[in-house]
Amino acid sequence: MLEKVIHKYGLQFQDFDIQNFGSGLINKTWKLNAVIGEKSYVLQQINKSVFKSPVQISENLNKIGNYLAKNHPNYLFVSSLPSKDNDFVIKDDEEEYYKLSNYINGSIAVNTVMDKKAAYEAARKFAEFTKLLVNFDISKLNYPLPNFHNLTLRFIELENQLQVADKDRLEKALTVIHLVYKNKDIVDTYDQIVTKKMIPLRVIHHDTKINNVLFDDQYNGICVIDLDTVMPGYFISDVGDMMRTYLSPVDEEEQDLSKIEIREGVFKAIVEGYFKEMGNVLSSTEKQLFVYAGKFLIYMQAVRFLTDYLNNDRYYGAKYEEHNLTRAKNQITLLEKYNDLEHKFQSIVADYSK
Ligand code: ADP
Ligand code: GN1
Ligand code: MG
Repeated sequence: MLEKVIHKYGLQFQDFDIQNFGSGLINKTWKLNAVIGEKSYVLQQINKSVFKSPVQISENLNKIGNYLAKNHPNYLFVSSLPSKDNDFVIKDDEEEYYKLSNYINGSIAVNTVMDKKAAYEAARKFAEFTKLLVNFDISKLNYPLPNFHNLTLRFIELENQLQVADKDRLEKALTVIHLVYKNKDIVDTYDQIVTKKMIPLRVIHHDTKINNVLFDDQYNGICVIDLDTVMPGYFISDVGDMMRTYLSPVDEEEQDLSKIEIREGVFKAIVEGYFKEMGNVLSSTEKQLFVYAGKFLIYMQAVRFLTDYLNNDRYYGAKYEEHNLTRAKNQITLLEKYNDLEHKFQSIVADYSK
């Protein structure tokens, strides 16, 4: 199957050793290791039940890529490569969609934040991306995933699911459901932010996990990758996902909830790294909402995992019976631990905002 796809890019199947790559929950990724020559590639099959119109992704990336090439020619932007027919997203005989990019030689990707430097560098690289696009006209961009981080809607989806979910799953989820309702003020704040237009829309990455930044061997950030969800949004999405995925030494898959921890040093590194690039761009309201960003995104991910558990794991899939319930418990635990430090974090951000 991949042979035909590779051929559409004018490449020869036998020139590569093909390897499964990445740990994403949505798309499939392969590395095409060069057997002959030095040029390796990354090939991705786009999950079309999630991305209803994959071509919208490449339209966005081409516009952004052209803008960056013109205005910031030294910036390393990992763009999609054109096929022989000059398509940036191609379709195989089974109507599956693919895109290809250059493999960045010598780069390292990590799945967990081991030290502050990685957190600082990742935050800086995501902030740099938004900063360089501050004058880019966002009305030109598609929304490949409409309402992706619309927390109001995510909460409504949960409420709808509560009406129709299987009794057994509902019962098992009762404690988490209770904690989600206990923290519902997070949704109310989001409603206010949107209805009162408190903060601007910017070009936002929307998936700032640590393995979406490539590092050199000294852990300096090289570039950001996994750009499918780049679209207009609020900075709380990017900063929030950093808090969600960098602060704790264990990730959303951890079943032993006692291992979930918030590392204050990593929090400072995120603030420092993000402010390094965006400190002069963020409005004072955005700075005041910096700590809220973590609550917003951690809460939304708990709601999404819980909703999926109640919907029989249709979106994320499950490797074991209560997988998405465990993930939801993990995220709500992370949220409660984050909430405990809210005031302290607020004063840290205030110090950086001076
Ligand atoms: P997903 O997270 O959806 O699986 P990514 O685009 O993040 O897909 O790619 C998966 C992994 O592949 C990344 O975490 C990184 O390790 C590696 N990777 C992706 N693109 C590149 C690239 N251009 N150069 C080097 N490594 C890459
Ligand atoms: C999905 O594909 P991946 O793993 O990068 C999801 C994110 C979630 C994440 C949770 C399109 O990202 O929003 O935060 O899982 N992406 C989509 O691990 O739904
Ligand atoms: Mg990724």
